[in-house]
Formats: sequence, structure tokens, C-alpha cells
Amino acid sequence: MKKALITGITGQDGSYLAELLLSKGYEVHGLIRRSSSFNTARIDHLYQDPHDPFARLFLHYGDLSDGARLVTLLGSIDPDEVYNLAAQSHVRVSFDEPEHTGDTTGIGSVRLLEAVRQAGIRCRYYQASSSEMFGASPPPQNEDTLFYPRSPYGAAKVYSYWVTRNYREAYGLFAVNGILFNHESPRRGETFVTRKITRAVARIKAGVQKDLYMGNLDAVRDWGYAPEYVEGMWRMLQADEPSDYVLATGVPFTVRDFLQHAFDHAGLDWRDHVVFDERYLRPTEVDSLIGDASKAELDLGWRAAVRAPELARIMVDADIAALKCEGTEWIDKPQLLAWSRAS
Ligand code: NDP
Ligand code: GDR
Repeated sequence: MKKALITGITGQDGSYLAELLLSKGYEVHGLIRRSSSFNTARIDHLYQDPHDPFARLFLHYGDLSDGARLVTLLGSIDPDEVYNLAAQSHVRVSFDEPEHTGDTTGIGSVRLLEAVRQAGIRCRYYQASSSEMFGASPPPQNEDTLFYPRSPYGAAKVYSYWVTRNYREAYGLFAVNGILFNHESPRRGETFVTRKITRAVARIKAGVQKDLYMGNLDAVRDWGYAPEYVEGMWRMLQADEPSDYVLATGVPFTVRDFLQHAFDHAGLDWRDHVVFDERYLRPTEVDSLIGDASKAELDLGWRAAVRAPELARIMVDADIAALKCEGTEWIDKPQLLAWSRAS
């Protein structure tokens, strides 16, 4: 049975990847952070009692800021594959917390790579690199496009990209970068733009929210569907030779387009609800990301199927269903309105 370690297993991608690997018969180990409240909602449905002799999912406390812990953990698990998905992943927040972002999203990767080396294990290593590394380089962007990051987050990811390549070249490690363009799902964090929009659509439809405060609506993004992208990550580690790959749909949409698709699906007009708020602007914006994933299609047979309009419908439906489950009866509506305005 193959063993995999996933950092960031409690995040959007980590949860889908854990599902995929379990479905393929892997034993899956996940790194989770100690938190004062539960932070495992995305993987609770996969949880198995570790006393169960057939359990194949195991969670371990750890943090990318704690290198010694990573060495011990890698030595004891001895995984065949390591997926480094953990990061402070919010671009806007990286301007508020640049040093923390550098420590987790940048240095965290070299701590993990060094832990692989120090533990003396032979494994394949996946680094969650990002289209944000291209930043101001004009589209379409592929594996040969110059990096020009526009945020502390993007700069930290460039560091992780190069250190991953360096460990491949210096130590012969099977280490790859997946350069993934934006990918979303009903499990997307609530403060990323697509989920912020689809949650708001559900709440506006239910009458518990009126306004949606937004920043730059002109930004162009290449939005795909997260479950398809984790399949691409896995394929990268099954290749004969290690190499870096872009995963993207190749189809551009603006934030305004996404608003239109999401609100239309619920029979609403976004213009009646969206209010500009400069707090959601970034000091330096990434204007346009449109990926060219032809290398992944050629080498790995990977191709994105879901496009932004369908994605918006999937996410709106999921948020409407989630709100119904949550039940609106007991909600203090003025309080909810105040919270949604503040978030
Ligand atoms: P999320 O923000 O949903 O998940 C991030 C994960 O990292 C969470 O599990 C979080 O734990 C964990 N984490 C954060 N800091 C630390 C730390 N110091 N030590 C250990 N774990 C930590 O991200 P996504 O799932 O969307 O993305 C996965 C990866 O892919 C990230 O590295 C992201 O930067 C990158 N990426 C994402 C893209 C996207 O469109 N989704 C595109 C390109 C790259 P907790 O739950 O406790 O907060
Ligand atoms: P991004 O995603 O920065 O591309 O990073 P995000 O959804 O945060 O922003 C996309 C675009 O929408 C604009 N925008 C807003 N964004 C947010 N969050 N909130 C708003 O109110 C808002 N209004 C407009 C932004 O300015 C931006 O142009 C994501 C993350 O998952 C990264 O970890 C990943 O590496 C990249 O995608 C690829």
C-alpha cells in the first residue's frame, strides 16, 4: 500500500486530494495545526478512528514553521509521496502579514524539503506553486513565462518554486512544481472572491444579506474546478521523470463575469447588491492570468473540463443547499447582516 503525506490537508485542495488518494487505496497522513477550535470540517467525513485496524487516514499535529517536527514526522511515516499544500494562501492578507507569509509559504517549503533529506527517506515531492508567480507577466502564461510576482505571497511562492527545483537538481529528489491557476469549489475558503460571491448569492436569495462589498471587478482569472486539479497533482508524481507543469483551463473571465453568472443562476441582478469597497483592493494587483496547460495535456493527459460559468452554478447551488441545512429560522437576521457586512 502506498503512503502519502499531505500538508494543508484541512484546506480546500488537501481535502479533495485526501479523498482521491484514499479512493486509490493509499494510506494517507495529514499534517494539521493545533487550533483552539476545530479546523477539520473539510475532512471530517473522511475521519476514521485510528484504533480501527482498517483505518487509512491518520492526522498528525505539526506546522511548517517547526522544522524539527517535520524531520521526526517524515522519519516515522516514511511516505512514498509528499504533497506540500500548506501555505498562508491569501494574496490580500499577504500584504498585511508579509513576514508570516514568507515564513510559511516560502521558508516552510525548504523546511519540508530539508526534512525529507534529513530523515533520509526516498519519496516523491509535490510543491503547490501558483500562477501568482507570473504576476505582471502578460498572458497566456506557461512553464517558460518569466516570473514577476506582485505580492509577498507571489514572491514567497517563487522562492518555493526555485528551492524545489534546486533540491531536484542538487540531490536528485523527484520533486515537481504544479503551477496551478485559480481553482475553486464549494469547499473554497469564504474570503476568496468566488466563494465570497456564491455565499452572498445564497444569503441574498434567502433574505439574510442585502449588500456585497467588493474590490476590483476588472481582474481577469482562469478559474477551474478543484477536484480536477488534485487529479493533476497526483499525475505529476506518477510521471517517469520529474518536471514542472501548469494546470489551467485556458479560458479567461473577469470578476464581473463571475458575478454575472452567479447572480443570474439565482435569478438576481448583481448590480442591485454589489457595493465597491476599497479595502478589498491590493497595493499591487495581478491584472490578468490565463494559463496554457498544453504541456500537462501532452505529458500527463490532463485537461480541465469545468469552466467558470458551470463552476459558478455548482458553487451557488452548494451554498444555497448549505444555507438551507444551516436553517435560517434560528438566525438573528440583523446580527447576520452585520457579520456579513464586516467580512
Ligand atoms: P487553503 O487556504 O484552503 O489551505 C491552506 C492549508 O494550509 C490549510 O490546511 C491550512 O491549515 C494550512 N496551513 C497554513 N499555514 C500552515 C502552517 N504554518 N503549517 C501547516 N499548515 C498550514 O489553500 P488551498 O487548498 O486553496 O490551496 C492549497 C495550496 O495550493 C496552497 O499552498 C495555495 O497557496 C496553493 N495554490 C492554490 C490555488 C487555488 O486556486 N486554490 C492556486 C495555486 C496555488 P488550517 O486549516 O489550519 O488553516
Ligand atoms: P487570488 O484569489 O488573489 O487570485 O489568489 P482571490 O479570489 O482572492 O482574488 C481574485 C481576484 O478577485 C479580486 N477581487 C477580490 N478578491 C477577494 N478575495 N475579495 C474581494 O472582495 C474582491 N474583489 C475583487 C482580487 O483583487 C483578485 O484580482 C488565489 C489564491 O487561491 C492563491 O493562493 C492562489 O495561488 C491563486 O489564486 C492562484
